[in-house]
Amino acid sequence: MAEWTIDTAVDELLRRERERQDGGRITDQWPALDLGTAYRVQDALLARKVDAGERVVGVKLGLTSRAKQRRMGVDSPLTGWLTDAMVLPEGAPVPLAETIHPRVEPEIAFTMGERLAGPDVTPERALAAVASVHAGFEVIDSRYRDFSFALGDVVADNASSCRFVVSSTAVPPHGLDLAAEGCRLGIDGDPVDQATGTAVLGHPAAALALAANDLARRGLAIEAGWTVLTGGLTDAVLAEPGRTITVDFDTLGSLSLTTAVG
Ligand code: 0L1
Ligand code: MG
Repeated sequence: MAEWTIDTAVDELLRRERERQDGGRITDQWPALDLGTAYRVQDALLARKVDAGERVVGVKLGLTSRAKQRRMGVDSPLTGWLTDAMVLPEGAPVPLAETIHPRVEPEIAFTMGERLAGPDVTPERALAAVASVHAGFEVIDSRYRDFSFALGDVVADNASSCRFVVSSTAVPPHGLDLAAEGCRLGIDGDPVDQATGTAVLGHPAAALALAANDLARRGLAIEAGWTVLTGGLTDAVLAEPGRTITVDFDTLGSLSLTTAVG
């Protein structure tokens, strides 16, 4: 790339997504891609998708667990956009033919009952704006080789967003202890990992508050009716062909996701 700008970064990330081709870190060639600039790339990328007919349906938190931050070499949580094109209906397989190197992670998802606008949103206020809580899976994919990126790269790449599933079982938030909510992840019937809601910044409502306060710095808010993916509870597992990935929550129910062979 002769010269990196917001527009050329968006062009390149959309090209990699369209052609299912990963590539090197943009920050290696454009060290000025700091956090503020990266969110401008992310918002410009979303604007291109909206121009092409996609609709914003929510936001996602990424890198909300310290373990995952350490592993990815990035030391802060981040946010990204969810659009209707990323929705996987319950029971639909991961569309491997449309992805590069997808991974799957279980998440606690919120459906918002009210608009939530920062700044100064507390976890308590955030949870009061939630209509229902759901078991979810996020399918992440990275437009960078081997998921290797710096913070600016991954923010520009819409936080590795790809697809997501939210269970139709809607649980009212009142009376739930989401920090203690446990989940068990399995592949083809074998247990592979487990976690509780504390993995997400101590409490999923803390992640929701963080998203609202982060968006407020960009003059944006979380809208009523949106889905919020609060962050991976366990490590993401590879969506290799022919797998059935399941998650069983204590009170939010179960969800399973298959990956088509081929
Ligand atoms: O794992 C990654 O690609 C980091 C980006 C955020 C993914 C997530 O936690 O949802
Ligand atoms: Mg995630």
